[in-house]
Amino acid sequence: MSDVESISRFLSYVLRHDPGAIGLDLDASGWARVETLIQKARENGRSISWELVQRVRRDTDKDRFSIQDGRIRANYGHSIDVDLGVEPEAPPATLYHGTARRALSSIREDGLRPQSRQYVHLSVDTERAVDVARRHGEPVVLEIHAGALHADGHPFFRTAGDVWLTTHVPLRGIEFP
Ligand code: HQG
Repeated sequence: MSDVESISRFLSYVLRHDPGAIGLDLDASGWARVETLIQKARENGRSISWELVQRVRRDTDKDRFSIQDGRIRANYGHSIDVDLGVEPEAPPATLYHGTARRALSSIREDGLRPQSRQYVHLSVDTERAVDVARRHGEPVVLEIHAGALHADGHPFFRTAGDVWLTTHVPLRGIEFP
């Protein structure tokens, strides 16, 4: 694994799931000072630098993090309770969700649930959804009637990346293959 990939994973873990693992505090919106993060990481045996953090922003395929005014936060993927402070937005008519074939029977009963994360994550195209799905097993892509759900009052949030978030996708919003 490259340095950039390894730091990206480390930052994802700390900023999405467990800042306490290195004694870091996030504010209510999920931000941490980059200097503090670097210092806490070093105290925990992880040597990172501003330069590496910038390279993670620049050189990875996804917009996983925002850096602003000397602070950093994860754009999506949280399991800890953070208030991203983003307003709901009208999504594209169709979004996509990549999942594993073995999850289908449960999804057919209950729709899509956030599981361990704060939100259900949706992709803007099938290629990206297949990449998401492959992490879990045999990939299946579900078409999500995002526009229709939004018209029914379902909230959708666009992250800094091309990832959309929502709280739950009921069965009527899912087109199964
Ligand atoms: C499934 C990565 C059974 C759901 C990705 C998924 C994404 C159900 C799994 C981001 C279910 C949760 C998030 C139900 C949902 N019954 N299974 N009712 N409802 N599921 O990892 O969307 O590379 O928490 O289909 O690319 O896979 O880390 O969510 O398979 O953007 O930046 O439960 O994380 O981004 O899995 O991935 P996850 P996800 P990064």
